[in-house]
Amino acid sequence: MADHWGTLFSLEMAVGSHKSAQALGAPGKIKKCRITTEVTSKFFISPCTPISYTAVLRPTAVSRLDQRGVTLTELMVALVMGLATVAAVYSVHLVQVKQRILQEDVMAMQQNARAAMDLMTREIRMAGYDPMGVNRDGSDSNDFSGVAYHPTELQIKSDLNGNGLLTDSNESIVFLYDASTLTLRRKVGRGGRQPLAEHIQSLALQYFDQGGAPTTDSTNIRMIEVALTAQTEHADPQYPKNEGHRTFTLRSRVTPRNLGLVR
Ligand SMILES: [Ca+2]
Ligand SMILES: [Ca+2]
Repeated sequence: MADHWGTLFSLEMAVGSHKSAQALGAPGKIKKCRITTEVTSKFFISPCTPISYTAVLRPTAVSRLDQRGVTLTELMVALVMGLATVAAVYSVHLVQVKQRILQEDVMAMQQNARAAMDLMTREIRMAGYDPMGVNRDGSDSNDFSGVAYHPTELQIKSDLNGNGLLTDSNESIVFLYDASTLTLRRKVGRGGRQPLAEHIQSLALQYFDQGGAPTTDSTNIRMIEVALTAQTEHADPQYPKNEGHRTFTLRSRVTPRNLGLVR
């Protein structure tokens, strides 16, 4: 194969085409050939004996534009616009991520408070349950208060399995708030103070008598109001109150049916 490097040709068709091409100024007798194979900027031409040439395409309007390039100013403007677009998109993305985290945090806080309150109210409703009537049997030794007054702890007793004793499972319960760990705890019988709900800000208790007046006398308690305030686990720097923690308060009033029957 004879190579004629440096010989310039004008081809009247696009690179890669297989139509006839007019080779101008070609050496020898080659005038009209067909491009069969493209090898970078060189072409094998047939039906002649395969010869490789350096080809130069006749410039078109598009190719002239392509060759003009861009100025430094245009490049800088495009770069700045591109960066501005990326910054805007990233900023929107960040806002969306923060909102999603906040929503999840708030939902978790509400579910946390509701779950704790559900359990508390369910167990308060059973307070004073005394199917054996030990509070009415004339003996004071086995009497018990369904709800015993305590300013910060909720103390509940009920004879759930009806055997006249309060030593069985879940029959003597105390709910109490641990401010040092922001935890609502639940103590059963002589067991430990197990965590019931975390990220709790406060537990407030109020006791009312038959007439709806506040009372501190355990024997007169007929209704209990529980206010439970939970807070978000993560602080939001943009939230100005409570050191960035949003709060959620649940308030529930429960009138245990058995309290009126105790004595
Ligand atoms: Ca008794
Ligand atoms: Ca029992």
